[in-house]
Amino acid sequence: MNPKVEKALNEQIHAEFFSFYLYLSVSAYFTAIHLEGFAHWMRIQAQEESGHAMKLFDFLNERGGTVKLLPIDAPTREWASPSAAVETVLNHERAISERINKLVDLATSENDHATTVMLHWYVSEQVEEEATADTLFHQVKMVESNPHGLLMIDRELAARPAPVAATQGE
Ligand code: OFO
Repeated sequence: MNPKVEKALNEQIHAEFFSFYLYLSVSAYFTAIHLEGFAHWMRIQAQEESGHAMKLFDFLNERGGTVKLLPIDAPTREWASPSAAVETVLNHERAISERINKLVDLATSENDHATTVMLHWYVSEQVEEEATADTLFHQVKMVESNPHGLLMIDRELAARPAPVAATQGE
């Protein structure tokens, strides 16, 4: 496998596992402030992130690349408000989208068509993840001074179903 692409895919596996850690940390924060619906939603998202990492892990193996797992830093643990926690997630998703776009550029310039095609799934996924985080952030901002509104969002988020299978990353 092309060594530059292999290295970049390993770095993306690392970024997706960091996403897993970050969402788990946000989930723990929401549990601590008794917003269980938010905590549930973030925990399901963490599962999706682990699915995103594993999809790349499997692809690297399939293409004869070598998976090299890297150390994961501790994520932020505390936020000043629910909207601050959701804003962290939104900014993180924006940064992940930038990473994915750079990965596509690299795979394309290295003529690695299989990787380019595989990454298209991540490009679409990021559109969805950014839009979801953006909507949630703005809704939470709108109701932050109104506990009733926050509890209504919490109830809605509690209904998020679990992903069908962690490795599918859907
Ligand atoms: Fe893996 O999509 Fe969010 O970070």
